Amino acid sequence: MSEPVESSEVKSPSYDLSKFRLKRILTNNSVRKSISLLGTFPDLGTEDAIVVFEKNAYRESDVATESPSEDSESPKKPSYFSADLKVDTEFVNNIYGSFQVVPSRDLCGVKSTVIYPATEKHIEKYSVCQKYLIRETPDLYQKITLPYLTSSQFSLEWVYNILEHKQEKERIVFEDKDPETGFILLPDLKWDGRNIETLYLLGIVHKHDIKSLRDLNGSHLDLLRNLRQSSKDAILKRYGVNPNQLRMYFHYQPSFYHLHVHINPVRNDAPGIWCEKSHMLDTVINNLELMPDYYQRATLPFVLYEGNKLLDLYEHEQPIRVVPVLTDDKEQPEKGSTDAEPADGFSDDEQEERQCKRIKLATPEPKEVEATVQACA
Ligand code: M7G
Repeated sequence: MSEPVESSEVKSPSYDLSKFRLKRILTNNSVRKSISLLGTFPDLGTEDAIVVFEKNAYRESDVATESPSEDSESPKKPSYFSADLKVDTEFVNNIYGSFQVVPSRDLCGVKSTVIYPATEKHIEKYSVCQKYLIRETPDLYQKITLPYLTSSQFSLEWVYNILEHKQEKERIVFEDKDPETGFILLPDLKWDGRNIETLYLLGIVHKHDIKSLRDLNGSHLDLLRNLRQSSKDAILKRYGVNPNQLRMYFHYQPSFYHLHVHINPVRNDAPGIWCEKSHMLDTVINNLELMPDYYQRATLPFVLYEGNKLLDLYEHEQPIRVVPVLTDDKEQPEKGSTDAEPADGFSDDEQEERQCKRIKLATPEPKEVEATVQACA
């Protein structure tokens, strides 16, 4: 491992965020209150930039109210309920009131992530919409996924910068330097670093030859057990979070092919915790204890999204986007049939109309795609 060079750490970006110029909106998620934008920094050139804005979650301490008896000498913490709160009344009706409020500056922060210069692959990732499930057998992994990820994957430069203490050194929460079983624990890019409710840490292993879950075998059990126990201990010490309230998992497929574990509190629905993408660390350890080559033998499902070239490669192997036409009479009751409601729930529709809706659901028209892009993340 190279010696840390403290002075080389980049502390300020080359761009001025306020000079970002929008080309188009990639996603707008009203549930997560986040928006991903594609644009440029014209004063720096024509290279693409991605800017993600996400409204911060509420911190419980920010809604605390001061009791009149409290020491007026002690420094004031920012709170929504203070003279700084600007209130515009929308309407008051009987016992109900509706307002637009603007709290003090300290509470209005928006978490912003910038990727500059952004590659085509980043644009794909942030434009996610139509998704498909792939059942990856070990053969398909060797034949399709592995060659693809070897030739086309996101740069791991940021991971090596962390492991070599070149960047984010001050953010490290815990490090075990053992080259076989060691790792670095630090806040994920997605965490605002303020709110324990939304705590999100990453455990990045020092070992360089484990791309993903697929590569794990019985010889990695010591590493995985250490990752589990030492992370829990460090998080309890630093953040006071009960180890039994932590969710620890791997993504399959990950975006970055250097083994890392995601850690966040079970009571927070962190992005990317869906069952089709996440594999709990506890389950992974248990599978390897039962069968050391489990992940070399298992069929692993994963999600691919429209725009990802791997999807086209799988499409050559097996139909993925095309919806099979059902021919079984039971599945498509004839006009006037008294059959029970079909599984798709289009009970009152004519057969043709039903089929048409099925196709529409599976193959959105360009305009619909645009509309859905706005609605999903
Ligand atoms: P993943 O499972 O490979 O991909 O996780 P995902 O983005 O589909 O979840 C990689 C994790 O690394 C994500 O949770 C990212 O937010 C996080 N991450 C990505 N970058 C580029 C950085 C970074 O530069 N620093 C830190 N601390 N985290 C990052």
